[in-house]
Amino acid sequence: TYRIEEPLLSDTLGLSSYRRRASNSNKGTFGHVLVAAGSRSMSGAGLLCSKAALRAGSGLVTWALPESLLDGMLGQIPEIMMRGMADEGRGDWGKISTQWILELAANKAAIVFGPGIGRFDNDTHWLRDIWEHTTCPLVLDADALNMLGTSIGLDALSRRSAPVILTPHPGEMARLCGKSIPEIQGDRIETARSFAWKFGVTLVLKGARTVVATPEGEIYINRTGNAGMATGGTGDVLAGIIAGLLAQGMSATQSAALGVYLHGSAGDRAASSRPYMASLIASDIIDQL
Ligand code: NPW
Ligand code: AMP
Ligand code: MG
Repeated sequence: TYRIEEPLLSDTLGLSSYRRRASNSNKGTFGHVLVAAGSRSMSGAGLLCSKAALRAGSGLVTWALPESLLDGMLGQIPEIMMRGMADEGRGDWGKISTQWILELAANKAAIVFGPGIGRFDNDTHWLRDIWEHTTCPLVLDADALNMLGTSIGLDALSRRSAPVILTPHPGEMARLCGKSIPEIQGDRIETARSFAWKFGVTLVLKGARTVVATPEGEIYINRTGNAGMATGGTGDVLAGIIAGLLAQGMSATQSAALGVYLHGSAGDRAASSRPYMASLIASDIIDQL
């Protein structure tokens, strides 16, 4: 099934119910997202991801980051809770115990892992521990995708009972599949469809006309978004939006497809609010959500 119509998107994916909130709801109604993201040279990825999860409507967001970055980040987003993880002053994830994340994951409605964590020695146990010891929906982006094959292995993906959403750009997808970027781009729909079907995940193949593929073999092609979004940090924003929707109880398909759609629509508003789309930056997308 190839679905591209906006009315279909809103009807099928619950855009109308997303717009409404019960008048007696509270922040606990809308779920708590754990963002595990950011390192010394890429703390912004964690900031953008966390803020996007909140703007997507998640009731609460906790951002787990290397402890030595905490002082610099405090106050950047007052609405977000931050938990510094003891890192021996390094600012990366290399010496952090996975126990931190496992404790923080206990009461969370969704986890997003990967934006801006970089590559570090012995990184594979991170994903394995999160995989084995958490039970909520999981969004894997950026560096988490790069460690997938060497940690849990692609064949393990289908064995998780809670939903898994992978959000690769074509470069990350090429690494996941062991193919070249032109090969991926040459057949985006079939690449996404066959991966999602084979490994039982929801796959978001990013880029112009992002393709969302479900484990059941359905395909959604997004029409929103623009080339102004080809700028650093926009993918980190998308990962946060999708986790924010998951936390509110949407299905993996709804969260991925609606998240991609809203991310692109906000990007279109951001681009049209400036004379040239070239000046769009990732924060503008969050502001337009
Ligand atoms: P090229 O250059 O066109 O040949 P990487 P990354 C390709 C963090 N960030 N269509 C591209 O190919 C992220 O979260 C932090 C085609 C290139 O080969 C990650 O943790 C920021 N090709 C980390 O940086 C802001 C495409 O992919 C390769 C494509 C590294 O992530 C920035 C680059 O991919 C960033 O988000 C497309 N549409 N898109 C922060 N402020 O903290 C990408 N490629 O090597 O995985 O690097 O995506 O920058
Ligand atoms: P990342 O490369 O992880 O930062 O993700 C980039 C984000 O921007 C993805 O959501 C892409 O779909 C989006 N994006 C990048 N380039 C374009 C484009 N030319 N048209 C529409 N969306 C784009
Ligand atoms: Mg990215």
